[in-house]
Amino acid sequence: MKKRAVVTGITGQDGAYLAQLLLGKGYVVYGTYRRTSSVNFWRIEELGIQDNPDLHLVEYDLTDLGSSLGLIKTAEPDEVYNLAAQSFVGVSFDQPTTTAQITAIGALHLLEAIRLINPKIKFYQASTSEMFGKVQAIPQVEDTPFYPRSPYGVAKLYAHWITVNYRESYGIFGSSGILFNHESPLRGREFVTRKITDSVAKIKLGKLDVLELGNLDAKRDWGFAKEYVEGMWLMLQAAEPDTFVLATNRTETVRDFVRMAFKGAGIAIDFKGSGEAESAVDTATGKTVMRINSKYYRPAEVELLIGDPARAKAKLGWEPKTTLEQLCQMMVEADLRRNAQGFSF
Ligand code: NDP
Ligand code: GDR
Repeated sequence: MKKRAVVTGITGQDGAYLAQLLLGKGYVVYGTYRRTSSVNFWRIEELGIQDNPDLHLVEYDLTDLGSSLGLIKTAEPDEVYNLAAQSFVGVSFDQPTTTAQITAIGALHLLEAIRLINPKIKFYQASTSEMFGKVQAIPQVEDTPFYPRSPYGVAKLYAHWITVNYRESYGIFGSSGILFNHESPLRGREFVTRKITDSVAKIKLGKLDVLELGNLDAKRDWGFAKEYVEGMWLMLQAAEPDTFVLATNRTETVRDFVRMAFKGAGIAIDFKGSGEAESAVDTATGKTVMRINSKYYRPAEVELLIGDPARAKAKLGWEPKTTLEQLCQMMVEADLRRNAQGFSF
């Protein structure tokens, strides 16, 4: 009998990579997408898994309890990976209620469906380093106190604790992965790394003059998404449910990533000025290729994230392999290729 898995949010970065991984391991996968006027499956198409006979695409909305009950009844899964969320921190300040309904209460809907229909189903919750927010220790580990700094971080904290609570109250195998930022060529263009690599590609090809960004001083621990979804799977294969940090234990500023991406496209830049007057010029042409636009600043910022994945290494045998330089180069090359072909999602 093939194992069966539900992956909520298959239209997102992690959902696509995880579905690919599970199909490769012989699972039957129920991947969920939302009804919209124009559903976009570009990621699963880019991975070439859209026509796999073991992949079932199911219309689903996390905010609807009935939809969660229906999903669990129909799919009869062994494992549920809850990756769906309103996942953009910036938007969560403008849409805090929607963010809470999707990102916090949505996880509860799935746990309730599991509790009511089959409490033996294993559950993975996509928790986040944003829960550490205004960090209380360096590096951050599973037991570092949380201090979220955005409506998104607060909503994720609820989902994290309700997972722990259902584990302790009902014996549900619920594991929570506290994942630090992970990126890839499939990353959404609103997130800073992909925004940078896509814009750098457009600048290189003469399709854009200037990249506009917000806070360049923010430091992030960036890893490769394809490796992080393996960690999710490993968490549900462990003997006991638990909470695990997945991270690289290296942190760099957004400014560093900008420099790396331009270099990856063969453009040397110099930064000048500071604060909102900071910019970067192409040293070969003298043209300004990056400037600050204050609209990209957030009402509250997470200044520094760096995680220690020692528990995941010891208990799951998981560790990151791809360096930030390799990851950035992979993203720049994918965006150069897409933009040269005249499209970019
Ligand atoms: P994406 O934003 O790429 O994907 C989010 C997915 O959630 C999309 O498929 C989206 O569908 C779906 N979704 C949003 N709202 C709903 C809803 N109401 N009902 C059903 N589905 C919905 O995120 P990532 O793939 O990057 O991240 C996956 C998960 O991991 C998220 O929960 C995120 O918060 C979390 N996370 C991500 C990290 C990262 O660095 N990438 C780090 C730590 C945690 P649609 O396409 O229709 O919008
Ligand atoms: P983050 O990722 O908020 O860490 O959340 P994002 O890439 O959006 O921001 C990273 C940092 O870059 C700064 N920044 C900008 N960010 C964006 N998006 N656009 C800009 O123009 C810009 N300029 C500077 C931000 O202020 C921030 O400090 C991601 C998401 O995937 C979450 O779902 C996930 O939980 C966390 O990572 C871990």
